[in-house]
Amino acid sequence: MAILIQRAAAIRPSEITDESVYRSRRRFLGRAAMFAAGGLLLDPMTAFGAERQDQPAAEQLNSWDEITGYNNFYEYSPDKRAVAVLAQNLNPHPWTVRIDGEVESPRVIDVDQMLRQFKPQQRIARLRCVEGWSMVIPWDGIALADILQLVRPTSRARYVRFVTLQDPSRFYGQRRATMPWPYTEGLTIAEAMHPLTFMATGIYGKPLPNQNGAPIRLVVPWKYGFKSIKSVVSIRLEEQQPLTTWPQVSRDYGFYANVNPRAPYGRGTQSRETRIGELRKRDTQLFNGYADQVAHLYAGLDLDKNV
Ligand SMILES: Nc1nc2c(c(=O)[nH]1)N[C@H]1C(S)=C(S)[C@@H](COP(=O)(O)O)O[C@H]1N2
Ligand SMILES: [Mo]
Repeated sequence: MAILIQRAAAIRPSEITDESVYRSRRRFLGRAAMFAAGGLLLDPMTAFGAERQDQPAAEQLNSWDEITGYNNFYEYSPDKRAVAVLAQNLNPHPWTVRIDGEVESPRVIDVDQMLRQFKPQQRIARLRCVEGWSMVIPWDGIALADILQLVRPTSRARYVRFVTLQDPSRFYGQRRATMPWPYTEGLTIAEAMHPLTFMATGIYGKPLPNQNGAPIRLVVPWKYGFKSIKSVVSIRLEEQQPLTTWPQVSRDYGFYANVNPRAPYGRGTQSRETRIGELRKRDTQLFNGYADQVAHLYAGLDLDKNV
């Protein structure tokens, strides 16, 4: 066993979690090799069942190529495999984010400067797109709450509005009115302050690739992926719920967009999903598996109506 764990760990020491050791061992060595190399004399099925029982909550990470080669970024193209190449023109330095609205000290933050002030931390999170696919991504990021503390929200701040850069000279897709530009998203203040909510600035310890929303994008792991708005230039605290992009595109989208396998959403049923890299579908989990951490935010709210 020790040999195998070392082998798996050698693949990417800092980036794997307990279960990924177990899973990558399966993936890279295969079941037979696993028992041969481990010198186990157990019946494979028994040993397997035992391992499954104490399976930790963490999951195998998606690869760099998966995460950076299959992207939704409508400012470039609706073709997920074309985005990576098209986005090479983004040029995300220098880049500033204005944080204003219902705050005591509005600020314009230079992202490169901010990265020196706050050291981003690795945050592994599931991303579940309404199209029915998901990934597990090792982001580097900064808690949104830490950033918002800089500007001191007033007691009137009940929502946060996020806006992507508007620049048709760089975002070719914005030359056509396929969507209401600029892409806009929103959270309640409680959602924005939740410790799981963060601004991503990297993946696998490298700067955020353009196609993933360079240089800074929101990540809200328990909501459908479209809430995790890319290439943000404005964060505004407001009294009223902002009118966001997707509910304007179709009535099948709502403001909350919490992952919910019971409620059809967007294109239809959301009960199952395909993890990129896997063949068999998985059951989608309520709040994308983060219910124990976020369900309290929605106490008293009918999740099947407030979608
Ligand atoms: N500005 C902007 N942000 C966006 C999108 C977009 O088209 N434009 N697509 C969203 C959707 S639908 C998903 S699933 C995720 C995909 O993020 P990824 O490409 O980093 O996996 O980004 C979200 N953020
Ligand atoms: Mo998505």
